[in-house]
Amino acid sequence: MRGVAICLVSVLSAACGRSGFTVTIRDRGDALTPHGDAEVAITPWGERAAALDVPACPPSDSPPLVVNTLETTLDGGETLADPSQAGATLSFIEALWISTNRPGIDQIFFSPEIFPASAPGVIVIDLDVAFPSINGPICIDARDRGVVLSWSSAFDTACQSCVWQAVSGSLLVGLVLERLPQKLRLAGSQVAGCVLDARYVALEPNLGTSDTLIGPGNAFVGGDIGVRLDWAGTGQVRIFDNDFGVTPSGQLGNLAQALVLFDRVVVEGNVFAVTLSTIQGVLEDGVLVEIRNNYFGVDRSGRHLGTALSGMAWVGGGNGRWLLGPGNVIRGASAGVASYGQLPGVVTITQNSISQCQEGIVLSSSEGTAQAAITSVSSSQITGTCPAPGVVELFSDPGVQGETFLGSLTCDVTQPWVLPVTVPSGRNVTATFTNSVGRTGVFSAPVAVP
Ligand SMILES: [Ca+2]
Repeated sequence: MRGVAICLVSVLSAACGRSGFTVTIRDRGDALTPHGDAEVAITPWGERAAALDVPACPPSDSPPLVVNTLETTLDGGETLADPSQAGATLSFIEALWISTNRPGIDQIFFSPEIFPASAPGVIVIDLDVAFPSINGPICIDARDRGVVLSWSSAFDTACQSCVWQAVSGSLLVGLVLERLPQKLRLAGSQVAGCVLDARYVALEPNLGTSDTLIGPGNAFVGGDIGVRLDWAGTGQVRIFDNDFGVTPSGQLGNLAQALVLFDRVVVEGNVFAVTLSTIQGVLEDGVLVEIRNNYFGVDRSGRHLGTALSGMAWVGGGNGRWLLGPGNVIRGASAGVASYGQLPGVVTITQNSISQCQEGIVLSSSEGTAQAAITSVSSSQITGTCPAPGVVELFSDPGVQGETFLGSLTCDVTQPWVLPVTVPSGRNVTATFTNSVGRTGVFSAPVAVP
């Protein structure tokens, strides 16, 4: 049951109108989503979306389409090309078809009377709704509105035609997508400030010729996978400033995996709290994935979220390169970074904050795992040796991992390295070693600061 229905029978509660709407993320009873049902509050989502740094809809040669009904009628049929043919009210479905059937980009907005941010309007999408196969750009803007697209529970299996596409130049912002039954395909488009409760995969960037931006401010709260990236196309793909498996207010959803990656992408500024594995993928030769300044198992204020089974985990067949760092904060995972990949892929782990995990770094391959050794720690410097030419990074930690990055040095096997640094007494110092190929090993044995 949706929270809005609860509110309708609780109209005497003044607070209900403000707390408004919740999405119920159903536990499917499998191993992927073990949290039980999760009630995720999303109001006032439209106001939050309006505060994000997201561009306005691109200009259009046609007047804006303003949806002013919760119905999903299609007056005028699938050739509908003008609002005058759509009857007394303009449904969301009619707006999509008009956009498809007339040239140029269209702007779709929502009436504030039907879709106030404080009490979102719910459009229930049932089996009789036909989505157009959209070939041109479209802007769907629900900022400062409350717009929930709720796919009927009648969709028990993934459906190829019950979600529209967002092709090059498109922008989607401020929508709540509940029980999304099929991945929303993005090509050279932006999705920002949306709530995504998917059954399987929420978003799939695919073959964009211009940049694809996922963020800022999306919350992926349910499903098997948040973003699956098969082909980046010729544009840049950025996944930034989103929340995976958790809302911005810290409510846990029920998302199994955040990212499954097969092509180049930059991932930064996101919060991850998922139930299975956070990031995985296989990278072809020459493909670089950059993952930096994210939060794993912890929110942006440092509060532990306590659910991430893995900080970062991936399978790394192929010859591609993972650059993990700088600036990722990883807490409370079974493994801060876990690589199950096969050589010759390269995993570089640099300048992160990994602490309070069951294990810090776990690597499946023995190559690249040679460790630097810390030979002495004083109040003013750390000295040690490297097993080969490369880079040593030093950390301090309350345990045996690397909470605080202290500094790095290039090093060689022939002579000791010395890092002048002051570390508080009682902390431990650890090191990682990255070889000349770029592979980073596990944390060295810790040495206590006297
Ligand atoms: Ca109509």
